[in-house]
Formats: sequence, C-alpha cells, structure tokens
Amino acid sequence: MLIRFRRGWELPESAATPEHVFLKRRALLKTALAAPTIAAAGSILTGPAFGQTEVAADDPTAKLYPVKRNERYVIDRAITDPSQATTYTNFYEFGSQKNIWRAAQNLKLRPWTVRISGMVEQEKTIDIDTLLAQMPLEERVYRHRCVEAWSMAVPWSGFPMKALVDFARPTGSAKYVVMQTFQDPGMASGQRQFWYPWPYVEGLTIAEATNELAFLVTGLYGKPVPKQNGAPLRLAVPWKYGFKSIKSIVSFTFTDKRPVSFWEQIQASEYGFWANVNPQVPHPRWSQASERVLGTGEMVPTQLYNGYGEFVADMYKGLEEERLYV
Ligand SMILES: Nc1nc2c(c(=O)[nH]1)N[C@H]1C(S)=C(S)[C@@H](COP(=O)(O)O)O[C@H]1N2
Ligand SMILES: [Mo]
Repeated sequence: MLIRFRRGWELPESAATPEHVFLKRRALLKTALAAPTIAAAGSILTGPAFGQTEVAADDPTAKLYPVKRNERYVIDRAITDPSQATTYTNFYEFGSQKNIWRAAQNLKLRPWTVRISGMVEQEKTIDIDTLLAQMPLEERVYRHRCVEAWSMAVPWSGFPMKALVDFARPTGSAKYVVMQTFQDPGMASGQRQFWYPWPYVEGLTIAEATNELAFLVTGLYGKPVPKQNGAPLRLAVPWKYGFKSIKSIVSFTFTDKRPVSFWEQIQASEYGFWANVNPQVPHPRWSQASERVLGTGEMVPTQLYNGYGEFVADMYKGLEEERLYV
C-alpha cells in the first residue's frame, strides 16, 4: 500500500470543507472512539493500482462499451491515469475523504430507476437499462475542474443531456431541471452523517441542460462508470466546478423555481447555483487561478469556463448581475 502524505499545494481538508461542518465533525471525532479510521484523516491513503477499474460484478452493462468517441470535443492535455481518476474521488455519500472507492463498492446498482417529474407532459419512472437502450451512447473526453483546485481529463461514455430532456418532454413553463442522488443511509455510510443536507441535489437551467456539452455519464475509460465515480448515471458539465456534476442520479424534476443545491445549502457564500469556472474569481478561502493536474501533480493555469467558453459563454449574456462564478 502506498501512503502519500499531503503536500504543500494540496488543500487541507479544513480549507475545502465548509468551516462549520468541519468544526462539527472535529467535535464528533474527538468524542468518538474510532481512532484507527481517524488516523487516516491526516494523510491520503491510496489503494493498490489494480481492481478499482474492474467492472463491478453486479453491473450488467459491460457489453455496451466501448462506444464510439465523438471527436468534436478535443482537449489539450493528457488523459488522466485511470488508477488516479478512480481512486481519488469526491463522493460524500461514502465519506468525505478522497479514498472512498472501496466504501463505494457498497453502492447497489440494480434495481435502479430514474424518476421524471414536475413540469413535464407526463410524469414517469423508467428503469435504467430501458433508458440506456434508448439513448445515443458515445464517448467524450472532457476536462474536469474541482472547486478544490485539482483537475483531470477523462473519457466519459454516455449521452447528451438534451436526449434526456427530449425524452422527459418538459412543458413550456419549466425553467430548471433538478437532479437528486439516491438516499439510503443503510447503504451509504456518509449519509448517516446527519449534519449534511442529504440527498445530494443539483440543478441546471433548461438552457444549460440542453447545451450540447451537458452530458449524462454511464461509462468511463470504455467501461461502465465505476461506482465511486457515480454509477450508474451521473452528470458531466465540464465548464462548471465539479460539484455540479452530480453522481448516481435517481430523479430529474422540471420546475420553474431555482433549486438550492446540496453545497449551496451548506455554504451559499462559497458554492452557488451557477459555479462556472473562472480563474479570476477566487473562492472565498483560496485562489482559483491555477489547478493541480491529478496524476502528474503539475500546476497549470485555470481557464475561463474551464476552456469551454466557445460552447457556453453565450448562455450567460444578460446575466451579469448573477453570481456566475461562485
Ligand atoms: N452525489 C454526489 N455527487 C457528487 C459529489 C458527491 O459528493 N456526491 N461530489 C462532486 C464533486 S465535488 C466532484 S469534484 C465530482 C467528482 O467526480 P469524480 O470523483 O468522478 O472525479 O463529483 C461531484 N458529484
Ligand atoms: Mo469537487
């Protein structure tokens, strides 16, 4: 086992976690007697570089991949090593550390249904495999920029979110689509941390959700997306900070009211609705000017809209009064 100690450029967890949550957790940890697990909190334990990208035994979708890559979306950097992208993950449902990939194997993939509700012609629930059979699967290499200032570039498989919106048939009054992650504290130990506002919620405007870049992910590196990366269905909106890319989605609700997302409920001053990447707008507690590339540790400049301005900048014209970059 490789034990990697935190380096100077890595954000201490206390900087990347809303302060009051951190303090509460500290208080709890102090009184808890679970010392052996807590000992790991000061360092990041990285697992062996095998196993984590293998297809989960209970994932029936392996035969769907690989799918054809869409070459329209090109990036200027190397693809992140799979052993990094699948072991350094944010999935608070399974713990607030980055090394939760083993804990995430507890995620139960089937049965899995997706609920479509709210301002739609007809509400419906569809089983994930029926949905996948109807969606146009392709592969896209996208950058991913976490609000904590690390980044990666990975080949996701999935389908344009627009295909899901078309399938849902929202009515003319819908302005937003709200997505939710599963809620199952028995399965996901992180959801027993009652001070978080579970379930994880995220939202996009209809314009964003139907932007060609908005992608619903079902695969990674030419295989089903691993549990720790948000199986069986997660979002990728690469021009926004990573927390917008909600994992393990169970519902899409169409509404005319802007939702308050999970992180916004925790700390609205630091994690807003729009969360578009902008190197010139610092997070209240750290700079967003550059990012650490996962795997190489290289520091590179962050780009406006994470380099995707040509696809998305127009959507924000006339919205200059909004907090577009928090
Ligand atoms: N349900 C859920 N979705 C989530 C998160 C989470 O904790 N729970 N973390 C977010 C954050 S902060 C990031 S950076 C990305 C990380 O995706 P990855 O682990 O596949 O790199 O997932 C996002 N989606
Ligand atoms: Mo993130």
